[in-house]
Formats: sequence, C-alpha cells, structure tokens
Amino acid sequence: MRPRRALRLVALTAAATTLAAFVVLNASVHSGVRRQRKKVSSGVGGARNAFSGVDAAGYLSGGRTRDREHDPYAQHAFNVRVANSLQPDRPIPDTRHPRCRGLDFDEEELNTLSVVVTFHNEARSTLLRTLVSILNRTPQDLLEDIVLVDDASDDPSDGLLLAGLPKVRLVRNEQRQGLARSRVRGADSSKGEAIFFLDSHCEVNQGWATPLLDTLRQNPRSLVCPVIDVIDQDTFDYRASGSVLKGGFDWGLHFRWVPLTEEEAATRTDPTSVYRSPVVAGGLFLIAREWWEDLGKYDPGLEVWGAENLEMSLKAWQCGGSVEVAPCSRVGHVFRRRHPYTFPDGNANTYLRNSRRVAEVWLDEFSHFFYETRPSALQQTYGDISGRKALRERLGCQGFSWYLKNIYPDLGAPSKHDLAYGQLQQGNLCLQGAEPPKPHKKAQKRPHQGDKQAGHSGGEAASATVTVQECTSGEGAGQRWGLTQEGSVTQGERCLTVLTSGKRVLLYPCAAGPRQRWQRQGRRLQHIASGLCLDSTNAPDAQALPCRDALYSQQWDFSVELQALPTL
Ligand code: UD2
Ligand code: MN
Repeated sequence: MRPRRALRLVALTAAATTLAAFVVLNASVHSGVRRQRKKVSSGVGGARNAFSGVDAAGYLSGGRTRDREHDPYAQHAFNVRVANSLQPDRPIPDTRHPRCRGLDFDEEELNTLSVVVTFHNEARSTLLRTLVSILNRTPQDLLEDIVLVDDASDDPSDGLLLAGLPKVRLVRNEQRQGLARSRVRGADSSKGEAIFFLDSHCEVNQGWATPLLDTLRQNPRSLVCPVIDVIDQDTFDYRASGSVLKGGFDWGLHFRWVPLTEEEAATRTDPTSVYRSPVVAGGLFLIAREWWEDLGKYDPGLEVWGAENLEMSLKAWQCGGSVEVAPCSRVGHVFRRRHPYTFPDGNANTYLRNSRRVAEVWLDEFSHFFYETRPSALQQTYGDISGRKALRERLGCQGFSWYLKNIYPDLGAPSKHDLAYGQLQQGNLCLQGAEPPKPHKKAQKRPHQGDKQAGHSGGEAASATVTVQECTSGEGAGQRWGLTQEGSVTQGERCLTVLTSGKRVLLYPCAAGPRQRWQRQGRRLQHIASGLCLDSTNAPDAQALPCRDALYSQQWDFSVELQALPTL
C-alpha cells in the first residue's frame, strides 16, 4: 500500500541533521532502521520518545520576551509563563478508556497520515509541544508529513526554526489568510492519504492516530474526530474531558457541545465504539484526501476564524458522508476565553459574514431561523457564494430539512409544532417576557388571587411579567415566541396567559388551559376565553383589551411564518 516508505526515511534522516541547534534527537528512532512490526498496538502509539530530551531553550528564548515581562495572558490569552515552563515532551495522563488500550489495528490497512497545523502568532512553547507530541506519539510508518502553515505571524522565525524538525514542512503566508484558507494551503502541500487538522496549541495523546485512521478505513467518507481533552489555560494541567458529548450548534450557528440523545446513549454500550456527531468542533478532525477534494475543501470565502466547522460538517452530512467521534483517540487543546489575535475586519463582522455564507448555502428555507436569532446578519455583506452553490448542485446534496430530520433532530426546529416563530413585533416594539424568578429563591408573592386557575401546580410556578419593549438584536430568549397549532403563544416552557381577574398579560408555565389559548384574527391576537386582544396601548405594560379593527396597538407580526416551511 505504501511503497514510498524507504524513500521517506532517507528524507527524514536528512531533515533531522539540520536540527542540531535546538533539538536533541533520540538516534535509535531516526537511524534509518525500519520498524519490523506489522501490528500496531494502540497502547504503544509507534515511535515514542523520538526526542529523549529537547533543548528548546534557544528556540524559546528567541520568542517574544514581552510574554514573560508583562501580563502572562496578554499575548496568547493563556498563561504563557506556565506554558513556557513545561518541557516540549512532557508526559500527559493517558485519558482513554482502559478498554481502548487493548485494541489492535493493522497498520498495513491504514492510510498514511498528514498533519496540518496552521498558526498565527502562536506561543513558541505551545507550538513546539504540539509538534513534538505528534512526532513522539504517532507511528512513524504512518506519519507522512507535518505541514506547518505560518499564517503571516509577526516573527517569521517562529516557524522557520521549526522547519528542520523531522517530517515538518513549513509554508508561510505573507498575507494573513485566516485559518480556512491556511488549512487548504497546508493540505495542498501535504502528501498523506488522509489529512488531520490540528490547532497550534494541542498535545496528541497515546495511541491517538490509529483509532481515527481505522474509523476512516471503515468509512472513507467520514470526518473523524478525537475526543478533545482540556489543557487548562491557567495551569496547563491536562485533564480528560468528562461526559460523552457530540458537536452541535444553535440557530445562531454558534457551536456547542451537546449530550447524546437518550436513544443514542441507550444504544451505545461499548465505551470504545465510535458515535455520530452533527458537526465537528472545528480544529481537530481526520478526512481522507479524496473526500476532502470531492467536498471542495473549505469555502475559500471564509475569513480569519469561525463557521468553517459548520460548512465542512453540513457539507459532509448533506452530500453523502458523515461526522463521527472515535473515543479511543484523545487530543488535548488549550481552550481560552478570548481570541488572542486581531481580526482585520473586526471579530463580530467576520464571524457573522462567515456564518451567513454557511446559512445561505446550506440552510435552505431554515436560514430564517438564523436571521431571526442573529438579525444583524441581514446587514452583513457576505461576498459571492455562487461557486459554493454550484458545488452543492454538482454533488447532488440533500436539503437541510433532511439533515434536521435524520442527523440533528435534537436541534429542535420550531417548525414541528409552531405556526409562527420569532419576535412578536409591532414596528420596532417587541413583546418581551421577563426572566422567571430563580427556583432557589423564595416563591414570589403572586399578583392575583385567581392565579391557581391558570391551571398549573407547584409553588415554584415561574410566573413573569410581559412588557412591550424596543426590539433587541434578538439574541436573548425574552423576545423569542412561538405560536403553536393548539393556539398557545410560548416562550420556552411558559405560555402567554390572561387571568380572569385582570387584563394583564403574564407568562406562566404552559398547562393547556383556556387562559393560555389565543387565535389569530388577521394581525390581531385574540385571547379566546376573554375575547380580548393583545394590546400595547399602555406600553410598557402588555395588556388584553377589547378588540378593535385596525387599531395599530393590536397589530402584531411574528418575524418567521412557518406554514410555508416543510414539516419534519
Ligand atoms: C475552534 C476550533 C478551531 C476553529 C474555530 C472556528 C477546536 C479545538 N478549535 O476555535 O480549530 O475551528 O473553532 O473557526 O475545535 N489561526 C490562523 N489564522 C488566523 C486565525 C487563527 O492560522 O487568522 C490558527 C490559530 O493559530 C489556531 C487555529 O487557527 O491554531 C484555530 O484558532 P483558535 O485556536 O483561535 O480557535 P479556537 O480553538 O478558539
Ligand atoms: Mn484553538
């Protein structure tokens, strides 16, 4: 399968000789003696200790010394002082499930691997540790190359000095390209049959590569993710990530970790078995070169950071592939609270632009929900997407409704029960539900005697006031409403309620009683039991008042009408 192996070793040995300045190599690994083993135990992970000790001092001392003089978080948004104090080849706990260590993989059957690491102004210590962990914990026969893409970092020698490491090839963007185009460039100059993308502040763990490659062998159209462990941004402790989670997102297209559905969890009895995920977290996944190319790589219109993970994942699922997590593969990543680098066009604009491109190409009519959640996206320019649309056409991909129904039903598209959804608007005024009182607080005094008649039980009944306020950008839940087929106006678990004792409109936990039933009369919302209409005359109070034709204060519009959408 891989006749190039002998040649690779020659190249490797040559490259290694250029390193002497700052890396002491363990000669036994790089002496050109080919490993004889055919079977790779995942517990050994190939050539461990490629570096018996790394004299990183020269490289590290050349970095930006400001790091050590001022706030250790200023440059990288993690504690670089601690990062710099740790060895490039430090040991980390083996966080796999114990049963993973017993698995055997037939190396001859697996693809060769390229690792693509892009970076922009990464700390030298974390960058070096990322590369050393790959070199030390990847079977050398499988590792074809590591392509390091320097995305226009201020100091070119951050990358240059690493170009002498075994198997490492450096590519530098003189102009900042952002992570998506940088990864494309890195993948283009790599040679392996499969490509693994990796952030520049990671540590791969024991036996990380073979479970990924083996999953790919079984399903060549899969995007295969490791479990991402946590490297603490303050202490750099390496911790196992806890529960079994998959990658998801909300209607704002923000990534989030989500638990498996009950059904998924119930069918998963073996902790070593691969499970499906709606999306990749982003930075860390394996893909077959052929499938990467078929899928059109990343959208070249994506800038700096954000949404490329959704683009890749929706495309993979909708166009005949999948996204899976191989839990026996573990890779640590430094999660941080803010971006440490600049965005030439501003962080918010860039992220919104990228997200809008994804919504426009992949979400079909469901893009309404995205715009509803992030209304400012409507003002955001997003460039030409005709190439991406043509790609989707060419690949004959499924619609987003198929994806929702089959891959990510737990996203909870509101169309299942709702007739309308979003902000309930009257010009630039919106109906606003207050937060319910916190459950641990003493139950608040109820406003009216007749409250119990609203039909709900429990002293914690989370009643809340409803007012009319200026419409916000829509990110908060307080202005998000749904109109159900049964005539409830819902906000999460609570419903718009009118009590017999007053004209005030309130939010109570939904209980399907008559005081929570509404019907539409043109643009009016009529409360069925009282015959009154939702009215803003006494704003900010929201009230139910006698219905009158053409009264502006009784005209309401939901921002998304759902009847036109396909039902799931
Ligand atoms: C997560 C992903 C990241 C990416 C991002 C969404 C994980 C662990 N991380 O954010 O890979 O999918 O979501 O876009 O899943 N970089 C460049 N050029 C730039 C900006 C960044 O090369 O202009 C590099 C950066 O140095 C890093 C990588 O891209 O190696 C990802 O950036 P990040 O670490 O800031 O992203 P992160 O982990 O917050
Ligand atoms: Mn990162």
